[in-house]
Amino acid sequence: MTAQQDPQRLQQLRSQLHEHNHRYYVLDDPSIPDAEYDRLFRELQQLEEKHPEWVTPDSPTQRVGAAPLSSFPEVRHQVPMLSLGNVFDDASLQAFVKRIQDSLSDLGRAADNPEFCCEPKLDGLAVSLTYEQGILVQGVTRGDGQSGEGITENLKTVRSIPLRLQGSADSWPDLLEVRGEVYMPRAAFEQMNDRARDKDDKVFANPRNAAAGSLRQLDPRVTAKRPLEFTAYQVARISASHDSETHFQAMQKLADWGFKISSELDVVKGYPGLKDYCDQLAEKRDQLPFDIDGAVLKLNNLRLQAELGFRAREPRWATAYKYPAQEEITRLLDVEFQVGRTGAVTPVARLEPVQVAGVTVSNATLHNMDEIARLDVRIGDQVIVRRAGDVIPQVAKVILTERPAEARSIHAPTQCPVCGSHVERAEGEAAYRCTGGLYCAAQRKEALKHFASRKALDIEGLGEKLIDQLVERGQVETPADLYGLNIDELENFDRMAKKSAKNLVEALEKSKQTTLPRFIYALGIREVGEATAANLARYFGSLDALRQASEEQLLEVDDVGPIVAQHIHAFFQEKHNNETINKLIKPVEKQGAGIHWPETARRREDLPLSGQTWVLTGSLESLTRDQAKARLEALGAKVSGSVSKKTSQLVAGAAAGSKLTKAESLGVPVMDEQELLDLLKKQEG
Ligand code: 5U1
Repeated sequence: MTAQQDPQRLQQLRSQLHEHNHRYYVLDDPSIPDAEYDRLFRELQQLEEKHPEWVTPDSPTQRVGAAPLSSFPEVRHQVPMLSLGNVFDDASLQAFVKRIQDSLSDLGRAADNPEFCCEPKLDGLAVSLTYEQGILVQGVTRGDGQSGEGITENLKTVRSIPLRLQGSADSWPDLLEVRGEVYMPRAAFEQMNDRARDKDDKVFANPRNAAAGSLRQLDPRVTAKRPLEFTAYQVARISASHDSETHFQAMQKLADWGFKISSELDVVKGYPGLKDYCDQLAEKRDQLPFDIDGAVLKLNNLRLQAELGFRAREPRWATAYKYPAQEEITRLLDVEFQVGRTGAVTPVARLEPVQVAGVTVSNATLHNMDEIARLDVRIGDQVIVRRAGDVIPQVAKVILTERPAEARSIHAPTQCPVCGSHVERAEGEAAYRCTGGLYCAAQRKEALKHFASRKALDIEGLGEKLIDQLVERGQVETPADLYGLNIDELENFDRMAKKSAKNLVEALEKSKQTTLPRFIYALGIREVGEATAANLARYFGSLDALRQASEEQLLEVDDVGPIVAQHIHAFFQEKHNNETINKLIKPVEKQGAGIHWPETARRREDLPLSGQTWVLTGSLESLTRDQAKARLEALGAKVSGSVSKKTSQLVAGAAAGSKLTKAESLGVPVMDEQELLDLLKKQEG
């Protein structure tokens, strides 16, 4: 592009990016893929780097966050940011409407059935945005209502705040001051907290605190990373020629200029309309993607609003109908540990029952032991519980100042509360887990489904529904019990005709002849998938060798890292699992299930390299010396550190030195890395 074309392209890119930004963040209706947006954005960034003098504060590139500040300037509000009166029940709502009707009558205005514009009261932070000639020039917090903090650079990073108004410049007012709420949608809040927990970063108690904390950052680049949104709810100042007749119309204008306005905005009449609106919004509250603490009800006609005016710093023409709080204080009575389907042992708070947002809460999640440590919570503490949307109630905070002397610390169990098996915590994992995967009642259904699945023992006809019934009726506790089922018993189950019962018994019989990799996979050891099971079978050759393996030996196997080694070792250490395995592999005549497989790694002397002594020298590229050693040993070779005339084979990697010279002088056969790999591949099958 020539330098002459640059200005046009710059303007074009800015317009396109403003439009796409609006579609994505305000309308929730993107029209191009993210990658295309990123491409346009990069192109604009490059042009601006080439011509820094062309960068303007409203450029879409200016959202990434400006340089940190040392403090926020105090800014006086031209129009005070007042608070709202509250009503908590229908009687006071009725009284609010009556007061308005009386005032309207006193003013000689029509007072029957006044029109109200209603919307949700978002639980975030009120801010005020000033636009001059369509460009955002200032953003201020509410503060004490008379003056707040200038947080313009932080607010510019909020994608749903237009940096310049949408539409053609001749539709813009010279001056516009818009007020609204900055908030964090619930899902984004949960995700942000989950990530923070993983990284041991600061976790916020609720989306409101998260939004406040994010806006209060002196470094706008931090704010830019937080998933904040803005919804406009009031025009505080506007150039005279742009006046609207009603609040609703003013909101539509804001939408045309690119602001997000509430999707729940509605105009209703009189007390019956308001009551309906508040009831319906309360019903919807849990499904909304953000926290609300009530409904805001405003007399729709702006001239009448002005005539009614204010009383004690609150508008006479508006109020907030408050819903029950989403956070309440209660006491932590106990912590119990629940075992999930996959063995995760999760702490659950037992609480003194408390009403939260209209529901009695007596249990709340505590996530894991790290969360307990982070909250510094003890049994007996007063805690703040939060219930919002469909999310399980959570312990959001502990009131440390109220801690009773007898408060007790919480410890993770060492034994599974369901089956008594040992509980382990793999390095680097937050969750504690029951190791009795094959035996534990909490994991029973999952274990059986996995055991019967196609890549495991492939028991045709043993589907999820039947497993559920078998477990629920107490007929099957471990996979070994499956092999005791007979046709008569099976016939009693739903949708089980004699024929299908017979087929299932046959399928069970057939599954007894399997392979070692399948059997290892079927055990459902954590993080042991098909490939790892095959590697384990190949390396150890027999189930017994695998059962006895130490963590160090397990680490020698391809694909097995410290965590997997720990899981495998813990699994075979658990007595209950071994009892089940023994029942599975014991011959039928000894009352076992009789599962068997061809002995692949037979006796050691039958292994392909048995009796041979190998030496490795030089550096190998595609595997470590230890891996090569382990694989050769699995094939029966003895791997020695020095060359002698008894050496069967020398493997010489790059920069091999004296061992290679010695082998050559002794006539010991030498192969390179590629030949070793070929041999391993061939022999390991
Ligand atoms: N949605 C909404 N929230 N809210 C808060 N509208 C609204 N209006 C307010 C406030 C304080 O005040 C105006 C009525 C002035």
